[in-house]
Amino acid sequence: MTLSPDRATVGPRDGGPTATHCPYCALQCAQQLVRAEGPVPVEVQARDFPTNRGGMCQKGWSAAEVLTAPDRLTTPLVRRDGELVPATWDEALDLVHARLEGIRDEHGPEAVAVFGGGGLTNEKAYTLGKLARVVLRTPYIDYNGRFCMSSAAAAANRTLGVDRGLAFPVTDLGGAEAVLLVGSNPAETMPPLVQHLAGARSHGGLVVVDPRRSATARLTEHGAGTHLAPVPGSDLVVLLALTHVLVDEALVDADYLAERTTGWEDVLATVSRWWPERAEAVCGVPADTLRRTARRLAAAAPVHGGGGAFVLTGRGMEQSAHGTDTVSAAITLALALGLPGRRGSGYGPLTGQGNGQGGREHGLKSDQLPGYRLIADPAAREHVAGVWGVDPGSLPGPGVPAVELLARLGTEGGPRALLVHGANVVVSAPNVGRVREALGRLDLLVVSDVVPSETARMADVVLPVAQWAEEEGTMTNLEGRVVRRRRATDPPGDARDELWVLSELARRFGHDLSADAREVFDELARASAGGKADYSGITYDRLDAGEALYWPCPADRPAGTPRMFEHGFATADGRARLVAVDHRDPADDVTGDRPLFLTTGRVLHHYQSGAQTRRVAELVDAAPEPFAELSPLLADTLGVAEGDLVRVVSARGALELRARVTSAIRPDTVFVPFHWAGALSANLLTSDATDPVSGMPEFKVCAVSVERVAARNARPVLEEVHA
Ligand SMILES: Nc1nc2c(c(=O)[nH]1)N[C@H]1C(S)=C(S)[C@@H](COP(=O)(O)OP(=O)(O)OC[C@H]3O[C@@H](n4cnc5c(=O)[nH]c(N)nc54)[C@H](O)[C@@H]3O)O[C@H]1N2
Ligand SMILES: Nc1nc2c(c(=O)[nH]1)N[C@H]1C(S)=C(S)[C@@H](COP(=O)(O)OP(=O)(O)OC[C@H]3O[C@@H](n4cnc5c(=O)[nH]c(N)nc54)[C@H](O)[C@@H]3O)O[C@H]1N2
Ligand code: SF4
Ligand SMILES: [Mo]
Repeated sequence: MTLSPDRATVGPRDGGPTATHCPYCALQCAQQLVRAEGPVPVEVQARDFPTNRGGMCQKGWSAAEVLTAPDRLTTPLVRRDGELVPATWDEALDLVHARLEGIRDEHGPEAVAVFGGGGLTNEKAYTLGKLARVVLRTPYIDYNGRFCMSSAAAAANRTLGVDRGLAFPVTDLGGAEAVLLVGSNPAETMPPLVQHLAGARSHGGLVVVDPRRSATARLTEHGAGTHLAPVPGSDLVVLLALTHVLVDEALVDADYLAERTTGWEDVLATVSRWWPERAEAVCGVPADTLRRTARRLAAAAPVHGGGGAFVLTGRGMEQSAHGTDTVSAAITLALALGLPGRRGSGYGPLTGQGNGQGGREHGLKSDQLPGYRLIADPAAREHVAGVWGVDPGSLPGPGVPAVELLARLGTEGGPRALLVHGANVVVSAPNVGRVREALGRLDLLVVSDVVPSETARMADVVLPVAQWAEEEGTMTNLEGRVVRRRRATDPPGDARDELWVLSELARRFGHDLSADAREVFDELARASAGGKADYSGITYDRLDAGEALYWPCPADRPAGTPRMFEHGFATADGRARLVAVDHRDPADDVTGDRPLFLTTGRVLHHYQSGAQTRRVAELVDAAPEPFAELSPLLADTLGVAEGDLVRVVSARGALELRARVTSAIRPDTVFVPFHWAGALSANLLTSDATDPVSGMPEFKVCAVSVERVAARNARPVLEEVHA
């Protein structure tokens, strides 16, 4: 590890290291890439940076392996007689253009849809959004960030007036005496972040809410904090009960609520109904634990002279059909404690994908234009159309969220062609059986990827693109800081920079989109000017000089905004708008036939659909196949022993996997990670019920039954069957 700032370094041409960031999650750990002799062109080294402080997880360390994956896509592929066969770029792009033109002529622009990904750089996300709105003129664009951040975003927007992930630098966590983590497992999903929890742990103030005793929950052991293990899908009750105790014991920050919020009276009505004993009956967390936890959080709050507290949320509570309301309850708790906007305290979601944040800020979400503007807002349309040099009236209106978009594919009046950039929907979307059928109904599926993902294998045309270490761009990390991705090596074979691919496609439609990352960024900055996510004061030169720039960073306030809300919230009157919310049962609740809760999530060694990490030998060795976590009590009831093959059945599908018997899970709950494909995809089981506000699917809870299929040694390896 070297102590280098985020400056552009000498660069690969001179043989020096290239300063960049990890290809995977939103922590965006700083790396430097050094030219290597041997099959893998670069060696990854960790670099010091405030978020990771020289740390990385194994995915980051091994990221360079994906550059030379044995089946890396190195040439365009076109389906002929049922087989994907190599083609030239002209053949592939001419074909895509001709087919899209034909479909549009026959069915109109709404017959074409675009699906993006939160791993795309800001420049690519912006260009893909512009391609959809200006070139294809379709309202149908959304992205896999809908599966990830949408409930946290919706709740933050409605209460705080803006959604930036964390409203403060991650390093602020270090000084806190208490950190409440609801449904987040950073010890496996952002390991270097754990070092910022040391302060809270030393004060005994780390509180982890998770139905499993996750690696993060174990950090509360030995007096470092408390683990609350609620019934899946019941977090709203936990949060209302914690707030109830604050009210009941006069621990709220009354001055803060009076000066900085509206709506407290409405909230009180529901909060008062969830006294701890009633909450316990629903969420299973003992009333005493709820009381102690609320007092612990209050003691750390500034109003009681504490050293600071944070409320942080993760997918565990957000990926629910009432996720927006649950996040609202978390924000209410944070506001009742007087945390947001106070130095050393705060609220925020830990975001997910490398650029899940930037993806929606620059136009991948169905209802948003660059700068986090709403596409339905006439002033926003006029501004962005001005930058794009088009008539505002020519821009499409809002589309539909991802789950609905996928469901409409190939239906009467729905899209007949789909372009996918940076998502593996046949693994990661909820209820994938239905998604596979939907893709099968299309007239044309075009997938841009770096490897033959399960979605790419279904495509009519596959476009091989450069990845991470082979491209220039920017990413926006979990704290709203813009960081540079820099090119250290060339893409293999005929794989091309994705901006070039988008630009070449647009050219065939008679449009000029830049393929130069710096030029695209400058245009993006102008398009964002005056919007919520204002990047107009940010330039490559400033980032390359090592400046730490957090949005909003307007040209006239070029220092940017590391900490938001210090002087007010981003609402019309500067006050947070509290929203009264109440508990609802999950959409697919347990029954006599399906008496167990299934919850899904991540393991340390794999990333998302596994398209990248299932191609890295050391990660596959560490985590070769999925499993079903069951408690010893449940295993005993079902006659299941460690390693036995079990069948997990939901209303949508069934999955056979190996049982992992562990006391680290509630007896009424089964956990399955979702990183595997085909017959091993957890999403064969999950429900595609969505949150009415955010469109977030309910990945974290559905009803299942479990039965024993065979003994431990019956099948040595579980096989994925590719879709
Ligand atoms: N190793 C690894 N790291 C990653 C990723 C990855 O795929 N692999 N993906 C990145 C992305 S895109 C994201 S979004 C983040 C996600 O990061 P996290 O939110 O930390 O990840 P998850 O494992 O989905 O869920 C977190 C925890 O929620 C718990 N949980 C399940 N149901 C409930 C519930 O009803 N209530 C509560 N309170 N908890 C529940 C699970 O047991 C799990 O431990 O990770 C990022 N980092
Ligand atoms: N059951 C269950 N399902 C879930 C979740 C859960 O907790 N449980 N979590 C959800 C969440 S939070 C998320 S974020 C989604 C993730 O959903 P996915 O879309 O599956 O995410 P990835 O596996 O990262 O897929 C990205 C794809 O893009 C490719 N790729 C990587 N970089 C680039 C690039 O620069 N350009 C292009 N064109 N392609 C690239 C990768 O090879 C991969 O095939 O999954 C969701 N699905
Ligand atoms: S924590 Fe996230 S950003 Fe850091 S090395 Fe791991 S995957 Fe990469
Ligand atoms: Mo995510």
